[in-house]
Amino acid sequence: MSLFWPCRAVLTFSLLLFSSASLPVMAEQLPPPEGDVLLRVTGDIENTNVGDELHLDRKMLMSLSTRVTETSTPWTEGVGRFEGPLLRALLEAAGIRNEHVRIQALNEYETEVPVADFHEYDVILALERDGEPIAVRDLGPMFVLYPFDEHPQLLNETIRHRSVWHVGSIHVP
Ligand SMILES: Nc1nc2c(c(=O)[nH]1)N[C@H]1C(S)=C(S)[C@@H](COP(=O)(O)O)O[C@H]1N2
Ligand SMILES: [Mo]
Repeated sequence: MSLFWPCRAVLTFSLLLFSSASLPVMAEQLPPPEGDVLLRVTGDIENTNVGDELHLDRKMLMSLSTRVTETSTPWTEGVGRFEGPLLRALLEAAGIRNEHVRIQALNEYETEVPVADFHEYDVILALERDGEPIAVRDLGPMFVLYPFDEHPQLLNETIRHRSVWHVGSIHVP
């Protein structure tokens, strides 16, 4: 009789574990965008909201985990206060498995970037400079920004290639 309760407790506990483990895992489902689509994430992604793609407007992008990076860049005047979602947060929202992504500009420039960069550094998709949207003629509507002033070693040719301006989509191979 003294063994009965502990055994029952163990049985109940394992049943609980079993039933919660067998619940379907609900992906963080993002609703379709209401505003203009700024970014399309395509390819091998788990979380979609328009067909098999993830489309995001400005509000959705800025509601992800964002960061302010104060830095100079080889392409902009002075030190800017840039803000936008962390690339790692964005790719996590899309649900990716791949270790590389192709970042594509509106002007057909595109390049492959290792996802490891986004864990090693706080790389953002800069949407604002000094609180204002970035115009297409100034690298906008979004550009990939590495924190150059915090990590001067990032000022090299490889990272400059990965600093895509006029970003329109990210493809996950
Ligand atoms: N949209 C867009 N982004 C781009 C490029 C481009 O041609 N279009 N060139 C890339 C490359 S190869 C480099 S080296 C830098 C350009 O820097 P630079 O013109 O100051 O050398 O931006 C990168 N981002
Ligand atoms: Mo380049």
